[in-house]
Amino acid sequence: MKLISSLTSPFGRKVRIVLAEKHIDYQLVEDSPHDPDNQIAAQNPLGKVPVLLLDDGKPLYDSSVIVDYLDQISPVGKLIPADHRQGISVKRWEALADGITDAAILVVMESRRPPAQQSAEWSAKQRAKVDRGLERVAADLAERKWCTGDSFTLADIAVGCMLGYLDMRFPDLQWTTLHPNLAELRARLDARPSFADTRPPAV
Ligand SMILES: N[C@@H](CCC(=O)N[C@@H](CS)C(=O)NCC(=O)O)C(=O)O
Repeated sequence: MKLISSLTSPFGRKVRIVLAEKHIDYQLVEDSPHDPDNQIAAQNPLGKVPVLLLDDGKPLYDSSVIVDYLDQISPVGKLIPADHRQGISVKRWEALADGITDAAILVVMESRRPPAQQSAEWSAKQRAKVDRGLERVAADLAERKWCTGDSFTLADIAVGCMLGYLDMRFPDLQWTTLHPNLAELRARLDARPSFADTRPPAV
């Protein structure tokens, strides 16, 4: 299998962490949607990373589909509980964390447009999603060790990648002060080799 992703993509990182936690071998093919010569659209018409290329050449996207696939093909380190209710709960956490990341990415993209074309209203709307989302994640985590149940799951991976993206792109956000329980979760996650080995490069 080959994984097409950039090293800074939080969604690509989510997949790389799942691959590491499940001890699945793969080859990383680095490509970035921001590189004008990128080859991503040949595999994903949406032009987004990550894309997982299966051994028969079929491309899988998006990250949520890829991690479902990976969790099914190997019983090692199950990350999405087989029980339907518990599994859906994990996917709801993933959707919330990914949605926060999507909104944060839109804020970054807007800030890279020519100043005259930027909309402060649009950015504020996306930023409000980030703030509300973080409040919900922190409230739902409460004093627990992991996001769902009493073990590490895909929910924790998605939340960890979202927090890692905020650290990379919004160093002034101070979410650790606002939500100390998320800072504790982040510390637990950062101690795992899968997180340490996929930390985004300094930008
Ligand atoms: N829902 C997608 C989101 C993927 C995504 O937005 N990736 C970004 C990089 S982090 C991208 O490729 N952006 C390029 C674009 O939107 O054109 C997933 O979970 O894989």
